[in-house]
Amino acid sequence: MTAKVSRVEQIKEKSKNLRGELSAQLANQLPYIDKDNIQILKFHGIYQQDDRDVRKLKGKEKEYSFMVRSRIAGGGLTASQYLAHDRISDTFGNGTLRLTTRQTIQLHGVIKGDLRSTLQSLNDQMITAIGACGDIVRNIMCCPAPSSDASHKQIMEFTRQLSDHLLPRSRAYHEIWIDGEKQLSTHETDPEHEPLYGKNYLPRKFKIGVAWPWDNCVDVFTHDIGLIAVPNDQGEITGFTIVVGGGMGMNHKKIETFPRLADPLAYVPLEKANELVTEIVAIQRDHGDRENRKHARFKYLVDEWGIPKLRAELERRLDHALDLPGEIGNMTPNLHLGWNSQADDLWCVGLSVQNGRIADTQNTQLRSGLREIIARYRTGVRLTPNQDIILTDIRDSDRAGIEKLIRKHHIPHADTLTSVRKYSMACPALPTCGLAVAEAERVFPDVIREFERQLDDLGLDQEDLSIRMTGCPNGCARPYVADIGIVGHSLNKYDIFIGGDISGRRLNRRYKNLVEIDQLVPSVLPVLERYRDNKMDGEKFSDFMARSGLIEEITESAYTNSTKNAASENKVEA
Ligand code: SRM
Ligand code: SF4
Repeated sequence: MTAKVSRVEQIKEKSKNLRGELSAQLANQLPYIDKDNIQILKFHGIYQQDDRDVRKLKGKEKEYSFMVRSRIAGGGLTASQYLAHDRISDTFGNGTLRLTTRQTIQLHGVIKGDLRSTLQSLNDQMITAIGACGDIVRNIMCCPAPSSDASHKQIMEFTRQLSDHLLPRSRAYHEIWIDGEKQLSTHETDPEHEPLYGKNYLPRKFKIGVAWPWDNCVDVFTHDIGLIAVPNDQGEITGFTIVVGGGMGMNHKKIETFPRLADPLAYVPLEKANELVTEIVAIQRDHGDRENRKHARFKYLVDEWGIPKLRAELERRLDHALDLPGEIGNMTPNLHLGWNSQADDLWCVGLSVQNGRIADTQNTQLRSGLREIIARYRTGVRLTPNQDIILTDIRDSDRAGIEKLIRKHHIPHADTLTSVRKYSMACPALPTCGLAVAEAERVFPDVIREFERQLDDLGLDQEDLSIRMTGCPNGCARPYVADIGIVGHSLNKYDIFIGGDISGRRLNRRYKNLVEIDQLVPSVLPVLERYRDNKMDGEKFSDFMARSGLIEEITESAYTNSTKNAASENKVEA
């Protein structure tokens, strides 16, 4: 390792496969973990946070607590696993559950002294947090549509196996949190072999999503690797179209950072998918930037190498030629809301969760309601990439009882919500996220209400429009593929991005800079009016924006540093 590598690289290298000094840090009486060890803590699915609301009240003093993120491949949970999260959020957390944009659950507000008990309680239900954060392959997403049909089971099973395969081999998590086994002595530097990750793990986080060719609910082009299933005539998955180099994060001031959509790389038969994915991860391990973390995501490597060079390197490593990717057809994102048949006489019901926050409020007892339904009917649970929840495996005879409980707890059904509300997403931002420069989750309900009013006035209330809001440009709610992305720039000021494509195939572009929060909707109004006045019959907002040329007219050309947006050199020629 050269002397120029980033500090985090040095911390990882010395960590003895993710152990660091975590046990000693947990044993001391301080309410926090020191700054080197919080880097290692992330690999264990835990972020140290500081509630900025409380800090404001207390002056400079930080109010430490921890966020614990479970790893839930494809967002699939049993009733017991869901109920355990619910219980733990009361016992050790802040009494809410936060469904994430990557189909996981976050518990917020856990104090240091309760971390072990939290992870042990999750472990009792076979839930781990290892690799939910950190420079490693994160939770693998998958279309959550529950179905008893074989291909749906196949895609979920594939996702779970891939997720397990890409877990670190280190026993650190079990030693530190679960078994409390004797720690390795300090001179043991390579306790177990990590065949994929090595001692330094990856240069940066790495994300994978699995989609159906007709449903882009996982935003498959925003991942480092996206796998789009290729089914045969019988509906069985025979392989995947692999797309690579997606990612959302950018920095307002650093023009060398940009969001990027993944490019088609290859077709891979099902039985070889694991091997190909592993080798792509290995290329990022070997060639990703370990000096500059702002340039360390795989998307920058793909952007700089181009697809032909990446394919050549993969073919060299695998020692065989890769098949060309097939055409990628139209993919519409399905939110999986409402009652749907699962086949085998079973039903599922998808419920919209505003910004993924499961809590009881004055109007809606979402948390109590879900707890009662899941406990009584032992439904399965699937978390969606849109921060929503699906209750699965419901017998026909249980539907009426579940409906009654949904009504009793005032949980709104999807068909009572506007389209814009259903498609909306916001990240947690303040007060817990240390990177937030503006509010998101907490102000978003008002912003959406205002959009609803305006769309109603314009007669556009039935339109499928995705609006996503984040408290900084890191892109946690994937705002750069939304029709309208609202991205925190500084306190109460946002940049507005317009012209993404609801199917996830086009990035939006910056429309306005530093807009005050109360000017967000008025700023977008002229664009909505032009849409209303000039759209063709049945034309979606995103299609209109592309066809009419309005995007070019009203936005600055964003993300110009990405070669992908400037040239077509990443296309694989047949
Ligand atoms: Fe994220 C960092 C929350 C999905 C891009 N993200 C963070 C942290 C951990 C802040 C930090 O580093 O201190 C946030 C914790 C806030 C809190 O209080 O909970 C955070 N990210 C989230 C979640 C909870 C947002 C949500 O509304 O659900 C999502 C958790 C997903 C999960 O279960 O694993 C979440 N983050 C995403 C996504 C969307 C996705 O993966 O599909 C992205 C954009 C895609 C991508 O990675 O390119 C995303 N998060 C980031 C980045 C920018 C990465 C980059 O390439 O520049 C950061 C900052 C960083 O890594 O330095 C970040
Ligand atoms: Fe925090 Fe920014 Fe992610 Fe929002 S987008 S959770 S503010 S890092």
